[in-house]
Formats: sequence, structure tokens, C-alpha cells
Amino acid sequence: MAMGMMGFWVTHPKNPELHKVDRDFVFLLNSYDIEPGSSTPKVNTMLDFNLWTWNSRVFPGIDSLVCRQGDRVRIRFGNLSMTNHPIHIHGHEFEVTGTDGGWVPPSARWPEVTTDVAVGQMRAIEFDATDVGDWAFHCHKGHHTMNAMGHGVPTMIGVDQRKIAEKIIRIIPDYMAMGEKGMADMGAMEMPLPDNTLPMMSGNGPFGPIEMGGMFTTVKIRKDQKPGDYKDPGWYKHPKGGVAYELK
Ligand SMILES: [Cu+2]
Repeated sequence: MAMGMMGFWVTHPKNPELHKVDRDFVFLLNSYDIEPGSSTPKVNTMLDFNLWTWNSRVFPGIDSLVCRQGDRVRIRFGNLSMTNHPIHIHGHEFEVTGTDGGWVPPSARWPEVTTDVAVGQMRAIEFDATDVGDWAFHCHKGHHTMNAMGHGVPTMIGVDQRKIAEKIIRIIPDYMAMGEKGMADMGAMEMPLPDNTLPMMSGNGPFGPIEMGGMFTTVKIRKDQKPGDYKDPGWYKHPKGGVAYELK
């Protein structure tokens, strides 16, 4: 396995029975500095990137990783960005089965739910898709699951902004108070944005706004997904009684 500038090279073994899996996914991690409203990346940025991408795409623009229940699944990723990414899965444990140095012998593997991928590194992870559902799969750095946002704003948590908002609205009719209860408010807002700007957090699921961006997608595991079929089956339909509810 090797990484090119913006492509991923996979050399399959001559013997297809070696390291055989049912699903094999591959993507690259990269980052950009693109100011909201701008269409030009700032190519001289060294560290302060604001868009965190898989194959240059952000959630909800990243395809789901679709599996059939019982599949042995491999996901290979290479880090082309200038920081490390703890890649994390929900609902399953995986093993790191491959590194830049080659395949990891089974005796040297241990169960994990997160693996940190350093700058320039690649990892192959494998797991058995035992449990049906839509499982979050993402970088565990909080701001890597958000899209570009302004950094020059004060912390407004706990500040009652209603009075001040009323005053500002007299001058700027479109003004919107932000972040009083934390950033999750933002996902549900339909805030007007400049052209060519992604919302900071986005995506809608069966239970409302998902409030994610950047390096986030879902692993969708279905019982009736056909072998080799990667078509998105839509959101998981929970069996009756399978969804948490508020006890009154
Ligand atoms: Cu990350």
C-alpha cells in the first residue's frame, strides 16, 4: 500500500485468498483553509485549517460505508493533513491490521474503537459487521467534525443575549444571537450564509438535525444488503421498542 499526492494506491495480493475481506473501503484525510464566503483556499496556511475532509469532502457530503451484516470489513485511510486524527467507530471494535510497514500479524493485534493516525501515516482497520444500524464513524477531534466557522467570537455560553439582540436588531435587522446553550443550537438554525459557505454543522437524520460536519460519516449495516452492493439503504428502520424515549 502507498499514498500518492492526491490518490490512494492499493496493491492487491497475487493470491486473492490472502487477507481476504468482504468489504474494502479506502479514503484519504486532508484539510483546507477556506474562509467562509471565499472560493480560494489559502495555500500558505501551515496549521490553522478550517475544513477537515475525507477525499476532499465533508459531512453530509461523504458517502456512508454500507455493509451487509456478517461481513468482514476493512477500512484503509491515509493522513495527508498536517495534524493527527483519532479515527473512531461506534458499535463495533476493530483491529489495526495494516500499517505503512505492512500487515500486522494476528498475535500482535488488540481490540480498539479509536486509532490515531499521525501525519503521513496510513492504517488499515478490520472488524466484523455484527450489529445492524447506522453507526457513527468519525475523527474524534471535536472541531474536525465541524465545517469552517469564524474564530474571532467571544464565548457566549450562559449569556442572556435577548436584550442585547433586541438592541442590535434595530441597527442590523438580520442579527442572530449565537451559542447561548453551546454550539448545538447552530445545527438546527437556518442561518443565512454568504455564497460558497458550508454551514458549520449540518445533516438531517431520522431524529432531526445531526449537527455534524467535516470528518464524519456513518457505517450502515443491514441484514438484507446484497453481497457487494454498496448502494445507500437509507436510514435504519428501528424495530418496534428499539428507540429510547423520555419516561414521563
Ligand atoms: Cu481529525
